[in-house]
Amino acid sequence: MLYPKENAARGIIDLGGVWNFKLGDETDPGETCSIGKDTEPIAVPASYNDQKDEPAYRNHYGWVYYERKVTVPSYLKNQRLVLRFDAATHRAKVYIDGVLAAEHKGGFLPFEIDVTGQIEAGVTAELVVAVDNRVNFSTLPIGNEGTTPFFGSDNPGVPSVEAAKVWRKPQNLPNFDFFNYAGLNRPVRIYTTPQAYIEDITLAPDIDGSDGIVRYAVRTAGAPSDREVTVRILDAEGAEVAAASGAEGEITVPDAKLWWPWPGTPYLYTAEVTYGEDSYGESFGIRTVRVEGTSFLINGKPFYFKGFGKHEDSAFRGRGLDLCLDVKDVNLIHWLHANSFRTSHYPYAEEMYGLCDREGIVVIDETPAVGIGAGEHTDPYQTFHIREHHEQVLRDMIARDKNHPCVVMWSMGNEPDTEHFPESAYEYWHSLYELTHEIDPADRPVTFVCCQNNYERDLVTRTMDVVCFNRYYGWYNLSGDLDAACYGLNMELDFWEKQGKPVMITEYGADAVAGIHACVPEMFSEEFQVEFYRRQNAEFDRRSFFIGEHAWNFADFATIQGCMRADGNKKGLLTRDRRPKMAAHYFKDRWEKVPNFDYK
Ligand code: E8X
Repeated sequence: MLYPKENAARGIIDLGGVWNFKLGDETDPGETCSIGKDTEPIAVPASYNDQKDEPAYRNHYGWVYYERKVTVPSYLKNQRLVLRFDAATHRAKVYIDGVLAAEHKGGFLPFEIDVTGQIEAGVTAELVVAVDNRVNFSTLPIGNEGTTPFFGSDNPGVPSVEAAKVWRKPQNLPNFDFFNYAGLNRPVRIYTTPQAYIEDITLAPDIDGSDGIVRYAVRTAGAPSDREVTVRILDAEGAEVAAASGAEGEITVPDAKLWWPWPGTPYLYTAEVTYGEDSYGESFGIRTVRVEGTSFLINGKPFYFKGFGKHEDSAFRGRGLDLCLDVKDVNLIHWLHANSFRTSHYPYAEEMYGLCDREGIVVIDETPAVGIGAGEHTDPYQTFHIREHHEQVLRDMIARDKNHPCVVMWSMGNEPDTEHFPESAYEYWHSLYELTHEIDPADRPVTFVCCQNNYERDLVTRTMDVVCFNRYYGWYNLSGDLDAACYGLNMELDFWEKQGKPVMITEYGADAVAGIHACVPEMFSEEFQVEFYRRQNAEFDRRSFFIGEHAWNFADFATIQGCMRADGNKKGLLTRDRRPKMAAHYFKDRWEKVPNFDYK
């Protein structure tokens, strides 16, 4: 799916701004919808939860309604008009002049509606978007149904939903550790194309000696055109370095400049595609990614991941797109001498991948499949109705992100239950693993992230291309005892060594409340957070198969209320407003000395 771009053939009408807003309830808005007069102002794009300090906003449960008028200029009357939502979290119903035009499930990937003829150029239309924030056993991320929330819960499996409905007012019970921010979190636009248009472009790069080999495919649609597809490859200065015609083929780029992670040069080319009156320039990089033995190779060299899990999370906007914060975060990633992050726990806004392409930051791209577990008595793979939606999310994520050189691996999900029903888990995840390899035209490595579990009972993690595990020895277990923590960690590393796979830790960390200090490091102090990492990194450094360290988390972030959350999750290396804790300085110093390649 192409990101909206303006050029000689295409235009954009940005629908961001202050819309009219109204809170709804659980009642489905149905086939027709209008929201009447008594509305309130709301900013788009942004989550609605923190835009007004009221429990009804913060803890809303069910539908909300956004409304604005839309007028497409008359001079666009011969163009194709497409209404695109970059994300509506978690489910949307779109109404044009009161009539249902489309609906979409999933809160972190784009969807679009061809509104040519439904919205007439020169005529003002009413746009209403109903957005549902509920999470449950059939959404990704997963919400508990009728039981206690994630942390501190004694969650007796899946209690009767009826009983819970009697004694508890309906509310979201996220089975995940981030605040359930919702709404029109990313841009809403109308973009225009000619009637005969380029629907999608796929670019799969390879390297042959000093040349780049780019396999390409261009999907066209709409009115017929007698002019065939042309593809020109432009270098960073805009000069043509190669060209081809036809809807698909292979283009050789002589003496190609490769895409390298920062501080190497992340060189970007543009594939300038034309078809009929349409044209589109798709940025891409020439680089290869491959797992070989226990190494993760980028351009044939063994890469070491230095970075973190992040969140899209900030004050006021919630999970809403904040380009200023994204630019600041990318600069902080450079400041830390980090080279990568995981999009925990959902695909991020497209703008962030574009930034990472140009800044040479490596990305593990993750779906919103988090919270797949319901305790030791309930097989989530038999109880949750998510498989079809999970597959659609994988398809949509890869369709959106497939051309980004920064994306080097797909994570199918985070911390599912893989120990209580190991065979059921294997059946679920292995079929998705095979599908993901099949969908990705560049066939990148595929993984998922396993939780602090019984790794000997877990049959899935060891079958991934890269073993990605989250561990909190010394925090959630063996709390405060870093000697015992290192002992337990080494027991587990001995196990993984036998699997013959590259292994990286995708989460480890300790809550540290900025400003709490202790000469003798104790939990929640900044000194303990540093000591936690210093001790465990020393153990990782002794293991040749160990290919990466992602701290949890880049920055403090908002979560649901819980007895272990003091104003959110404090495991950030930085505070929520991006001030460095001691651990940030520790990693900055460490990572400046750890090279991107050949570290082990
Ligand atoms: C944590 C992290 C959470 O923020 C992240 O979204 C997923 C969690 C640790 C799970 N992983 O709690 O800070 C470890 C559970 C062990 C019982």
